[in-house]
Amino acid sequence: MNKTSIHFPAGFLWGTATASHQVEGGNTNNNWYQWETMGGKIKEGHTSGIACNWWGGKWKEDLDRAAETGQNSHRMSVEWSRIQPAPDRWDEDALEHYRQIIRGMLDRKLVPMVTLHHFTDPLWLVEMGGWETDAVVPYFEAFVKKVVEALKDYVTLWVTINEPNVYIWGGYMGGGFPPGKNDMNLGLQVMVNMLKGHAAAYRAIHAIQPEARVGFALNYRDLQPARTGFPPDQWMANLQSKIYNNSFAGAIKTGKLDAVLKKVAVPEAKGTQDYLGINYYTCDLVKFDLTAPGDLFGRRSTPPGAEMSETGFIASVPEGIFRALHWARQFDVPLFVSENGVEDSDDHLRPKYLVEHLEQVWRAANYNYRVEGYYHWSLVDNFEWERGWTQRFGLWGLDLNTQARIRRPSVNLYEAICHENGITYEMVERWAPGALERIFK
Ligand code: IFM
Repeated sequence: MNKTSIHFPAGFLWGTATASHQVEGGNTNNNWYQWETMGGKIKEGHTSGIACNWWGGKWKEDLDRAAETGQNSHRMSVEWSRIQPAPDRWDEDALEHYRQIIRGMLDRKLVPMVTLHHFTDPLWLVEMGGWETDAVVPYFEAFVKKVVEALKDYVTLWVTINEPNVYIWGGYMGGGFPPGKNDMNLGLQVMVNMLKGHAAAYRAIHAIQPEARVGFALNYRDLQPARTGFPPDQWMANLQSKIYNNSFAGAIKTGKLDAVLKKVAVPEAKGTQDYLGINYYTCDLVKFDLTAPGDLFGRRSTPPGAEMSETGFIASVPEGIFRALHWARQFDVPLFVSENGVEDSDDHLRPKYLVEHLEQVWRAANYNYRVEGYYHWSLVDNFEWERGWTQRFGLWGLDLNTQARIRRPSVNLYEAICHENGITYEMVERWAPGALERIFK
């Protein structure tokens, strides 16, 4: 076996990603709190509760952990419902709180990447129709301006909207997110409004901060035909990928939303990205099936033989992240892996998943795909939306009763990778021997 090592480009950003509602705790003024407390919506009746208690100050020790283990960046989000608790009111204390967290990152030499919308909406916005009407656009723009004015001395790397496709699939196509509707047409209208909101945010940020780098984070699902050489499976995989992966990103490239069932001109969105964030987790096989009209005649299943995560949520298919980055080249902008990770409470799979996916990111970098950083999801176990606390994505585990953090073995591996800016044979041999064959054959 080849006892060598692989290295990433100089200046590569190594971090972890979190989101406000998932780690802060005590967010009671947004749609997710309402959803959690409605009953029957979250696995095992879980609620976000105090989450990882970042709002109570635990962010300090978690960011210490990130910095002490060699990370040089962190992706976090700000909570709209805290900063703007009512349409006519800003909470300056909340903004000051975020300023402290972000100054805390800079003190720890962590480059901040800040997400402005990560699934949660203030309740007052929901009462006005949320993202279903374009009345949201000026509200989102005003919120973005307020945040950027407050944080512009510290942050230049902005994510406008996290995973618009997941927000829409989750909330409007039966995916277990609020508002729990099943209305594809309305979902596509939400997509149009999110494109408009993103475009307005992009311009507002650049007007305040010309040097800013602004993009959005896409959830890329690797959709492959179930039977190679059988064209109907390939067509269905392409169709699903076109709607799920391409629609939002394509509209930002061309100014035209083409979601097959809906084609709308959104000219203001054209060219509004300085980079693209790719959140990649898993792969599905797609099989042509006339009995699956709800799935656009493409039934999805997990690839046989792929290692599955603890609750079956993620199939480990490392080539999928390479295919995602390959696909993303068409946008001709720098790329970040803005999320990647696996739910694994006893850490039996994470080390292998981590190195095998990173090897594919390295492969993409070697083809000169413009990948500038990698953010592992997540720093510490946090509230996993409709799956509650049943899935554990953290490098550190969380004991919800005591708020204690439990260092998983993967931390040692990720620490070594961040320090080395690469992966060595010895690291894999020590922490993920199951991946040796594949990486250093
Ligand atoms: O926890 C989520 C995150 O909020 C968005 N991307 C996927 C993660 C894992 O499910």
